[in-house]
Amino acid sequence: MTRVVLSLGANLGDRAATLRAALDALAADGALAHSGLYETPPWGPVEQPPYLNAVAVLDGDHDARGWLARAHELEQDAGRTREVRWGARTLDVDVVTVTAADGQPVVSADPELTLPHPRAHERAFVLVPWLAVDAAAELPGHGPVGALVAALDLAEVAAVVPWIPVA
Ligand code: PH2
Ligand code: MG
Ligand code: MG
Repeated sequence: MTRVVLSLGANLGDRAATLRAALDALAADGALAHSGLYETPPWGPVEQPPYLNAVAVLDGDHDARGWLARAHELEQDAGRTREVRWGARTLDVDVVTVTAADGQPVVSADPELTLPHPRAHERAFVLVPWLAVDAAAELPGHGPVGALVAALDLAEVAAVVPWIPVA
């Protein structure tokens, strides 16, 4: 049994429907807690539409590679095609951390699956939803997620806005 923290993002198509379908599918993988959806400005060098982001925390039988494979499966199910790095996508599912049964974080320098995620500590769109699911969350190597959020630029945190569907 491992615990995984996944970051989900979508900025093409029906973003909310895509994220909800992925979260529903993940519920079959293990005990699930997930954040609500947040609308977030696109981060990075590529000009693109705003994202909806969410974070899910699951206990399940996969190892780190298994969670990555599961993440890719969800992306395929959402019709994702390979595109520009950091560019727009129907669904992106990133493995943020994996914790082994003994409570130790999985650490990996493999470029295909670097753990913990090397940029999670500076991304409000990961940290804010994660803190909403788990107020006691810790990012191995960086400390409490609450402290990481507090250290971010206030404008970046304020730009991660709970998403309210328009009827
Ligand atoms: N994902 C990216 C690039 N930029 N920006 C936001 N706000 N949310 C994302 O999930 C995101 C991004 C590539 O993975
Ligand atoms: Mg990503
Ligand atoms: Mg990704």
